[in-house]
Order: sequence, then structure tokens, then C-alpha cells
Amino acid sequence: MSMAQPLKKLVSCVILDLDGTLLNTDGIITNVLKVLLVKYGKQWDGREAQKIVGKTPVEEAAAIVEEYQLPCTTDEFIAEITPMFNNQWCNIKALPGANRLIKHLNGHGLPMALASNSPRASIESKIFYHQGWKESFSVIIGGDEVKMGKPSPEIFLEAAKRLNIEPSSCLVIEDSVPGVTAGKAAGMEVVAVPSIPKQSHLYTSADEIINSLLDLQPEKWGLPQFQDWVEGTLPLEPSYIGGPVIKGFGRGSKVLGIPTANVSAEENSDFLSEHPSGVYFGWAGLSNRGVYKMVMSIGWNPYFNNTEKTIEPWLLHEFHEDFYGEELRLVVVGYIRPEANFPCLERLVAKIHNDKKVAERALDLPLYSKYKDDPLLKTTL
Ligand code: ADP
Ligand code: RBF
Ligand code: MG
Repeated sequence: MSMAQPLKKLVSCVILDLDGTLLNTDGIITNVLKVLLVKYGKQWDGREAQKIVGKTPVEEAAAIVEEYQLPCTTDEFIAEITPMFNNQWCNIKALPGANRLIKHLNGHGLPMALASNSPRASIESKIFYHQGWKESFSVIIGGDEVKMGKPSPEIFLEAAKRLNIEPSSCLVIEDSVPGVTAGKAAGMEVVAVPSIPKQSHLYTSADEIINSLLDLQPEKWGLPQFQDWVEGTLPLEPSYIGGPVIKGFGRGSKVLGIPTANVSAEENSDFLSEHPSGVYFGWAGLSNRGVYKMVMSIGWNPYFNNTEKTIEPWLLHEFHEDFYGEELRLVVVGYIRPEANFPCLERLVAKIHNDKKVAERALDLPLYSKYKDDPLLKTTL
């Protein structure tokens, strides 16, 4: 993290979007829609994701009523779905890096605003469950407090005005295309953190596209640098995952010469939705064989252009056989880098071997080694 970074335009405040940027709202929206669509005899198929990201609630509802040809008006749909959402606010998790970013900027006394297309009351309900968030923002604006929501620049211009800072000195962080459009139209610097994968071509107007908040480098805009990276790794709250090892494509072992054990993406969909694609590391407990250092890829493996997000841990130990069907437990304790597309196999292989080195070294630090004895890694057969 000590490499000199190309400096972008200097800013003096940050304006954040809420849904999809700080909060993992997607899973909740999906679950509520699934339940409601079943009631109408329809099946959720994910096609609305593209259509609703960054819209106002009314636009969102209208898009779904139309897309699924529901026998109700947009207003009736809203009346039905609103209480279902209201019951879910407490279940919305912060996206990885959100708490870290808010604490960091607020700790340095940087003026911050929250500007979301959702109504002010919903914003308040959602952030209520996240300690320290409300107090960190000197300005909070909802979509119902301006004439036009994003992609109109109005909400961001109003935020700048209330912060008493020139629009050109504001950095907007946004996950949606309408949000990025709004930020650029407001004359602001914009970092895009797309919440839908493989869509970076739609974000070309952004000043930078990052994979997740974990990859944000505030120093590029003259803001204080994060100080929490340790020997090329970013410590994370530990998260757990497990299941039997399932047979993969064999590409890793055959093409890369690097075996990766696959666990079911379906059965671990919550874990997958909570982790942006990237390279992580931690400890792996395998049946009653033992606990091993582990470096893992989470994502779409752009080199192979997968259509499904996968979880592929490489156990840093020499095994002389496959262990399909055996129970694998993982604790993920840190992050190394975003997933990348490589121009050739050699570069990909070299990078993965470097990830291994970084993980092996880091896992000896007390900060990470303490998780080795976690009882959750040991399976009782
Ligand atoms: P790919 O490497 O493309 O994922 P497979 O999933 O078919 O290919 O093969 C990987 C298999 O190799 C795992 O399922 C596991 O049983 C075995 N294996 C052997 N050594 C290791 C290791 N060090 N880490 C992970 N899996 C390993
Ligand atoms: N594949 C990619 O296309 N991009 C990556 O950045 C990437 N990083 C990886 C990091 C690690 C630690 C491991 C084990 C694999 C990585 N892969 C990556 C390869 C990918 O996960 C998978 O093994 C192959 O696609 C074979 O199925
Ligand atoms: Mg595999």
C-alpha cells in the first residue's frame, strides 16, 4: 500500500449513497420480491435486478408490475410491499468496508453526507441499526426531499449546498448507474462501486470503478489514507462457511496446476452475497484431518468467464489425493486483492502463487493465527 498513487482531483468531503453502497440491500429486496411474486403465481428470476438498481421506490415498483404483468396497480403493489420491507430493515447488513470507511472519514473529521433516492424515513429506519452511522453524517437527504431523484444531480447539489462545500470539491461514492450519472451531472468526482457484476462498461463516466469499498484508496483524492493494511492484507471480521467439497471443473488443477476445493455456491448464497469477489484468506478445517492455512478466490474467475460466482479455497498443504465429499469448514479472516482479469495464464498463475505467499506469511501473525484453534473449524463426525 506504499506505492505512489496517481493523484485525482482533490476533494474536501464525501457524499455516500446508501442502498448497495453502504448497505447490502439487494438480498433483502430479492427475498421480499420472491415471496410477493409467489403470491401472484409468478416466479422471481432475477431479471429485475438490472432494472431497479438506483431507481426511486415508485419507479422500482412500476418496473416490477410491468415486467411481471401483475394484476394490480403500482400503488397497490407499493401498499403491499412496503410493510414487508419495513419488517426487514433490521436484517440489512453493512457491506464489507462500509463501517471501516465511515469510521475512518469521521475519525479524521471529514464532512460527510448521505444522499439516497429512498425516502428520508426509510433511510433513518435502515441506518438506525448501524451504530455510529447517523452521527457521522452532517447531512442526510432522501429522495422525497428533492424534486427529482437520481439521475438528476439535484440531490447531490443539495447535499453540497448543505455541507457548504463547492460541488467540485465533493467525492461521490455510488453503486448505481443513475447515481453515477447524477454525481457527474452535479460536477463532482465519482467513485463507482457496482453492485451488479460484469457491468463496468456501463460506468465509464465514473472517475474510478472499484470492486468493493475494501479497495477504496482515499489518498487518491487527497483524503487521509487507511492505516489498517498489515503486510499486504486487510483484516476482516471473521466469517464462516462450510459444507462438503464438491467436484469442480478441474480447470484449476489441470489448467492452472493449482487445486481448489469447491463448496456449494447455492448452499452458501448468503456468504457469497456478503462477500465481494476477490482474494481472501484464512483457515480451513478438513474433516478430521486437520486445520490448514488457506487462500481463496471468491468470484466469477474472469479469465475463465464463469457465469456463476464460485468459492474456491486452496488449502496450503500438499495433499496426495482428492477429498470430494469430505466436510470442509472455513474461517475467512482477511482480504488481499480484488479479482482481476489477466492477459495470459502465466500472469494469473504467478499472481495466485503470490497470493499464497502473502496469505502464508500473514497467517503467522497473532492477529490471524489466533483463529486457527477456532472450534468451528473442527467437524465432529
Ligand atoms: P479445480 O482445481 O478446478 O477446482 P477440481 O475441483 O476438480 O478442480 O479439483 C480440486 C480437488 O483437488 C478438490 O476438490 C480437492 O479434493 C483436491 N485437492 C487436492 N489438494 C488440494 C488443495 N491443496 N486445496 C484444495 N483442494 C485440493
Ligand atoms: N481467476 C481469475 O480469473 N482472476 C483472479 O483474480 C483469480 N484469483 C485467484 C486467486 C486465488 C487465491 C485462487 C486460488 C484462484 C484464483 N483465480 C482467479 C482462479 C479461479 O478462482 C479458479 O481457480 C479458476 O477459474 C479455475 O476454476
Ligand atoms: Mg475446484
